[in-house]
Amino acid sequence: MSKFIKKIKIKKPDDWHVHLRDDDILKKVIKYTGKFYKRAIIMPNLDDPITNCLKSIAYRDKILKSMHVNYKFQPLMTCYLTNFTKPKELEFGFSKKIFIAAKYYPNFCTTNSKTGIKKISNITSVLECMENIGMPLLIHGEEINQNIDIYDREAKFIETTLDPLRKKFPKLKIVLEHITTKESVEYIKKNDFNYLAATITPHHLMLNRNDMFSGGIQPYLYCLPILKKNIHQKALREAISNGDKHFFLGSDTAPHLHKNKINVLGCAGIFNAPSSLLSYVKVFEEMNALKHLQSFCSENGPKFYNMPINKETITIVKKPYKIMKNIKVGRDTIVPFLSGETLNWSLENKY
Ligand code: OTD
Ligand code: ZN
Ligand code: ZN
Repeated sequence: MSKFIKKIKIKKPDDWHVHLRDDDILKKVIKYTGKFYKRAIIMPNLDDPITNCLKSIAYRDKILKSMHVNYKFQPLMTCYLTNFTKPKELEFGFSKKIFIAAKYYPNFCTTNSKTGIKKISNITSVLECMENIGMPLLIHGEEINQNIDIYDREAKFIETTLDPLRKKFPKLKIVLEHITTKESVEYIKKNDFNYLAATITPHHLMLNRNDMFSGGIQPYLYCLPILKKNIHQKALREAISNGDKHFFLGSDTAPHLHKNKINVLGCAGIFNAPSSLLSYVKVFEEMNALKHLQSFCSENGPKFYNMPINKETITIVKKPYKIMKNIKVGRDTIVPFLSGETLNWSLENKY
């Protein structure tokens, strides 16, 4: 049926998980998120992480000033939790909408997480406060331990950290970010979607770990959590295909300069902002589930965050769309996900 669909009109989507970085990179990447999305949750893991209200206000201003196209884009800011975060700072920031949510990075789980949380019990008073005020906790869900296989870290996290956390704080609103496994899909579905939801990235929907090693090692497909086996990819694709309210769009676009990707210690992260929305469309089409595209892209996220669904709409048409090879940043470049490839769907011209 869906192969005959040539045009789709949906409420303008939001991206509930975005890394925009700072300075030169921010200036180059921001317009891609603004083009496709009305609002975005901005991740706080800068080199100097966003750990308090003042830093958040300054970063938000910088983001808005970097946007040179009039997209009416709204950045939704988050606070990077550390072992020293004060509940009062969060409470104040949340009441003034300086922060929409707070982000929990386990120590050394991803880029700029060396000041992340060592033990979740270090932030008990913060979590109590967040539960009381209804502030969402966004989690990078991996148990970081050299003795745990990198492919098992997400499932282990559910068992050892997330499930006990849910039991201790049943009314804490939690988003398990960028889920990658069938264990996560199953766990999320069992819980009330007002209190536990998950974002899913386009790359974890489109790829599995074979792709990372196909024809040689593919540094541009290295991200965290790492791509998993095809059975997990399949579970994610099925999870989004029936309009389940627990799941919504979070691209996890994470730009890095070429010199830092192609390095003896290459950085983790996939810059997918130029293609993320159209990649999701491709997956929904393949799953014969285009009728659920709008709930995933534009409804489930705002419902979870208690925000209005966007009034504006966008129209996506069946027309080839070529992803650029790279974006210049000073003397370096950033190479996007699907660099140089052509997708079947584009935004209608007027955008
Ligand atoms: N994963 N890279 C980054 C973040 C994400 O865990 C994530 O949210 C990054 O570079 O900030 C990545 O691979
Ligand atoms: Zn993460
Ligand atoms: Zn991320």
